Amino acid sequence: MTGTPRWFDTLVKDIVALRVQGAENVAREAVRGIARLADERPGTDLKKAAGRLIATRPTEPMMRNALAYFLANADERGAARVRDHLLAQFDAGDRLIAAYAAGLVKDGCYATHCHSSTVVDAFLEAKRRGRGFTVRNTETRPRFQGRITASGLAAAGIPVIHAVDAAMRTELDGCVAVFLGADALLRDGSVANKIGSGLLAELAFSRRIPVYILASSWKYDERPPSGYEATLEHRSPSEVWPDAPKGVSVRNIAFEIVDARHITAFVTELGIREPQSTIAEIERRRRWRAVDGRNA
Ligand code: RUB
Repeated sequence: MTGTPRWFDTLVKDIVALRVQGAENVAREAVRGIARLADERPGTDLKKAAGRLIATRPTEPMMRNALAYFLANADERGAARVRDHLLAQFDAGDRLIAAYAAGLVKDGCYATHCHSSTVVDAFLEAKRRGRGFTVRNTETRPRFQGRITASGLAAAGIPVIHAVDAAMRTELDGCVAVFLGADALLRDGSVANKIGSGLLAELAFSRRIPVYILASSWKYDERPPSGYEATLEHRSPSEVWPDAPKGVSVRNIAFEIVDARHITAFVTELGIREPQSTIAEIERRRRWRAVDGRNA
């Protein structure tokens, strides 16, 4: 049989269309997909299939690192085993990040932007610990992923105020900290996250409000930050204005860089540490390069 099965093509389309969104969800689905392909279609060119997944969102290093790890280990250890190992690693990391971040949450108001499953998990854990906090959340134009955050928090009984992106400065009033997710942890200690994140962090920094980036260390991007920036995702202008009049050029950049100077700490499964020291630790470990899994 040639080509990839229909379900794989659907997965690729779902990632492009943001039906699967957020760095970690994308990485998890990519790992499940490649493992299923290896299992159902022995002899498939897995490297090529992984390349198709990576091309859906080239600025998602967690997916890239996880697929690289999978390809390096699947032959010897078996696809299902490597998949389960990776997913278990992610689960364990998520639990640690949620626990560390929940420890930072006191009674008060916290600002976030877009939808990071890692940030939502941290707030849910803080709620389980009985903290009486509230959240201010911005909607994230043009695709409104912030609504996923607001709905998830409200369903768990966490008071949340949802506002338009342009209200960021006003909504930050009275907040005690900013929690943001990340798509990529860059080598200079800056991070990439949904557009608007850099603005929120800069505003918070100017008011001495701490900014925490909650992210798995699997999001480390080994390219130089300038190389990452050069490939920032430009999405379809029609997401912003489907019938824009002639002469109007609509720009729709999905991510932006959060400057390391505006970040108080990274909260990863390695603990709560300053950006540069987290990056140094990740570079020391280089986990996705391990070919025998012992270092993962
Ligand atoms: C989502 C986004 C999230 C990060 C982290 O953007 O920027 O903050 O991906 O998410 P998009 P998580 O909706 O365009 O994918 O913590 O779930 O990995």
